[in-house]
Amino acid sequence: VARSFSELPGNWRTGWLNLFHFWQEGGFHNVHNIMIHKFQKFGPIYREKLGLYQSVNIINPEDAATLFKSEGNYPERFMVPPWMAYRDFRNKPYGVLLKKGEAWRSDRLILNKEVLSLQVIDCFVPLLNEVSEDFVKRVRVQIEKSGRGRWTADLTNELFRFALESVCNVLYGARLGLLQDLIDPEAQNFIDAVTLMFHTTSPMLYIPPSVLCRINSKTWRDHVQSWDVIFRHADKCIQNIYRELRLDRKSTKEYTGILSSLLVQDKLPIDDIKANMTEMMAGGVDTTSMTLQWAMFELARTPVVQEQLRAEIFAARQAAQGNILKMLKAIRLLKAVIKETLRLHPVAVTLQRYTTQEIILQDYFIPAKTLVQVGIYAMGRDPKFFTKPELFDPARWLKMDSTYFKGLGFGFGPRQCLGRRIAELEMQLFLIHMLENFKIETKRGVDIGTKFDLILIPDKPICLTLRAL
Ligand code: HEM
Ligand code: 2DC
Repeated sequence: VARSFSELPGNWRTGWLNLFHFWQEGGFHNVHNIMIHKFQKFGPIYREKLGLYQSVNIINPEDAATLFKSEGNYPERFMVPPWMAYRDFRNKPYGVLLKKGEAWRSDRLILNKEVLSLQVIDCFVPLLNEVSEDFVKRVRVQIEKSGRGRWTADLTNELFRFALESVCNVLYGARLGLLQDLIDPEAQNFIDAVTLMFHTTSPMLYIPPSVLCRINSKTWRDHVQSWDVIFRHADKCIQNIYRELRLDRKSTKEYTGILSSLLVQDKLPIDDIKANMTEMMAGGVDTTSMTLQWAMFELARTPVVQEQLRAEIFAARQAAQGNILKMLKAIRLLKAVIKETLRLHPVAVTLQRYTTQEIILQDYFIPAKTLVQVGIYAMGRDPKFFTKPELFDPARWLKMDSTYFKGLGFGFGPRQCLGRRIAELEMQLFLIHMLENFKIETKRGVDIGTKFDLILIPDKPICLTLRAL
């Protein structure tokens, strides 16, 4: 018979002391390494308490499977307290990110049809493809300016602009012009606000929402201001499309983006449409851009893989005779490159679910309503699950005996990432065009670590060189 919940290893009896130690160890930017350390110390399952929040942490793919198989129809993850506090404070509606129960499920089913289903994703390809092509043009201009056949830079902000331009083209069916030299300052403010919003979330992660507004700290004020900018700018974008749609009402057969589809369908109330458009706009900037930055960095450090990938892309282009939809079906290694990038550099340090019933993990009883976290960052770097985990070896995904519950970068099941298909296509198309046009290089021996800023990001700027092929 399994052991009891109170027998779980871990220092879970002293919540406030833990929070203090955590803070002392610079834990707010180091959550991912602290987790690896705890799995080493306690084994594949441990219980912990930070402030008021208790959780059970697991690392084993089989245990992740047990957790997700019992998640039911209304899966719930950890609700980021400052994000809830902001919406309650300003009286803003929740989108799927923060909704629960039937309210979450009905919105999510409507959104899935327009954002995730196989029927619509083909419509995204031309919209995302043109943005990637424009990014290549922009790089070419920079290379010409340099007069040396190459461009060396920290691409962070360039990629933020690319990512926002991409996601907005599928959301609104309209270009924002972010790949030109001079861009709308409000768009840049939006980009900066999203980064600041993530950055100010991590120090407030373990403080309950009700306490947050009262303390009125600098972090909280910056957080509120960032969300204010995010909501205001998203609202402006939505209004623009809304007005256009009512003005010309030309029902051409052409696909005009997710917002138009949602408005024409008329199944979601306008406030819910707005809340979800705002979440998707904000969710579409730092996630894909950081992943692409990591992918280019890893490809630059492993030129052999870069050449193999380029060869696959050229072959796919030839075989598909330029038909991009066909091409996307013949790029197995590229898909593996993205999986491998997310293994080493996941956006989310953990996936979490509240258990809906009692389950058994590693032979311990876990009661219903317990927050269980799957440490996907730790899993991705553990030699028990990936041989030579430190190697960037995308082909491992094509060779492994089983990838069962190992590729979890976008989460799992009905609550997985809503933007997954957009993100995947956007990143695939970006890498296709970049590899067809440039060689990606980086200085040897520069080690880049990881920083937890709510999402995981590089701990210092990554400098890349793009050389015209
Ligand atoms: C949720 C990862 C890009 C919007 C999530 C989750 C993960 C994730 C791990 C939690 C899933 C779970 O609990 O099972 C990523 C990664 C991305 C990415 C790795 C890119 C590399 C995007 C984009 C958008 C987006 C581009 C917007 C279009 C969302 C939303 C949720 C979510 C709205 C909450 C869904 C819900 O609760 O129903 N994402 N994401 N993400 N993501 Fe993403
Ligand atoms: C952060 O302990 C660490 O995709 C916490 O696009 C647990 C946790 C809960 C939810 C996770 C979050 C972590 C990281 C960022 C995620 C978020 C769910 C969605 C969000 C993974 C792991 C993200 C980046 C969304 C953000 C959309 C938002 C800007 C409107």
